[in-house]
Amino acid sequence: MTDAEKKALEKFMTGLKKRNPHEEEFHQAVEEVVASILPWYLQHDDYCKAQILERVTEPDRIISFRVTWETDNEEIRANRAWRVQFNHALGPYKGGLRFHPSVTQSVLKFLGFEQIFKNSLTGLPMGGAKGGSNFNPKGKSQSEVMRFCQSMMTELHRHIGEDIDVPAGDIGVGGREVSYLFGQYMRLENRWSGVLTGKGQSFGGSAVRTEATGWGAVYFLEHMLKQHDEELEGKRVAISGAGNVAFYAADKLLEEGAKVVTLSDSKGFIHVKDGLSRDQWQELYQIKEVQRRTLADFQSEGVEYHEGQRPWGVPCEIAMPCATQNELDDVDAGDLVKNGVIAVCEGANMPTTIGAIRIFKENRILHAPGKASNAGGVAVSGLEQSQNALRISWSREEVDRRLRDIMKNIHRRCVEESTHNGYTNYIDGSNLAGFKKVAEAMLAYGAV
Ligand code: NDP
Ligand code: 2IT
Repeated sequence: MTDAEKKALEKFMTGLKKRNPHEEEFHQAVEEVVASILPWYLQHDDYCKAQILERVTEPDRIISFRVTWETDNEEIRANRAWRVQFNHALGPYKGGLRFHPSVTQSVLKFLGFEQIFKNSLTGLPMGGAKGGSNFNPKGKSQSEVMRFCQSMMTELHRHIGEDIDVPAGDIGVGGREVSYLFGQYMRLENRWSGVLTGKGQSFGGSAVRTEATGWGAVYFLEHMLKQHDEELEGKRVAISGAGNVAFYAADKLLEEGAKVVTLSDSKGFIHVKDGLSRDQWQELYQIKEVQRRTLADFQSEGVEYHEGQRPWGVPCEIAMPCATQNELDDVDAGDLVKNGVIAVCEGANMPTTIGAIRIFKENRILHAPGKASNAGGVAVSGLEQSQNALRISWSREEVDRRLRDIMKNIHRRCVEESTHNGYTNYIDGSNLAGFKKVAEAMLAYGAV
């Protein structure tokens, strides 16, 4: 960046922070994108005059509401919920719903903002959105979760629709929650439509949607390694998280002959020096995804449990953060580099801090940002929308083939946009490739 570009970035960020006080996660996500695209943007007078950057960082609207529900003990609870409809230049709003006590408007704005460019990268017609609630599903009974979902949809239903806004899952929202939300939507609207994705396959869900984010991230990783004359087989991979994305990343890594040496949850991490076996994967999946317990409950030969710690101090060639935002900081990045990491492939959204990104870049580590490498999930959601619209369902093989193609194309676009001296900067590449399409559409629409 030249001095003039640095100044322009600082000026823009000062204004954005003033307009959006106390929204650190949102500031962070915007700064990362603007830092990548600014040199290109400033050379385009038409975009500057049309104030594309100012407009794309302002959500179209945010719906904020209360969700009241009753516990099994007949106590009343009230949670906060939001839907951030960020930008629909490329298609109906699209993005997940998150249920977690850490959810705030800032978190959903950062996620909705990232989603605009991720969805653009998939090549499918989808705008960017995100929603959720500070509801904590942990320790709640099945009926409590159902009542919460029904109450949430009672407000949300008037703001969404298959051609308006199509939510899906994210942290704390999986098949069970999507089903409850979908059931309530149908009850209120008295019609079937593909208004949510991630549905069960017997009622309009797509094959491979459950696996798509984790599998897609591994497909991206394979392209990234191949592009830089490396291969996945035999590599040790440290994964964080033990949820949907982490499990299906691990699943595909096992299939491809890599060694999965860690998984983590909010309580600690497990270290499997010789790599997880398929049987251990199955057992862990039961504990975490079916019984909703903790990794501490998993005991097996050759497995160490580290309470209250993150997995980044473990020797590995590849790191895949698949839990949550800012879960890998500059100290973790330093440890990974010291231990010989060659690639970081994000399954989660914005899991690395700005400081960690800098360290990876300085050390020429291959680093795929979530908006590129975890786009497989929303891509298969997009394919679910297409299948619902056509009233057909494609086979597993067909959806997997399309997913592979989409991940390959996203990788190719990143390489085309930002490769210098044999090193691809995937952060700049994905931001440029994602942003350019949205900007072109917004310019074409005029002052709207
Ligand atoms: P899940 O709820 O299935 O799993 C999340 C996992 O991360 C759990 O193991 C959870 O621990 C852990 N975790 C969550 N929050 C924290 C935290 N604050 N500190 C430590 N650990 C935490 O979510 P997903 O797997 O669906 O999502 C994981 C990430 O991937 C998120 O960043 C999400 O936005 C992103 N993503 C998800 C997509 C999808 O299709 N599901 C698509 C693209 C991105 P515990 O088990 O203890 O709760
Ligand atoms: O962050 C994400 O891309 C998701 N949680 C998936 C969104 C979707 O609409 O499938």
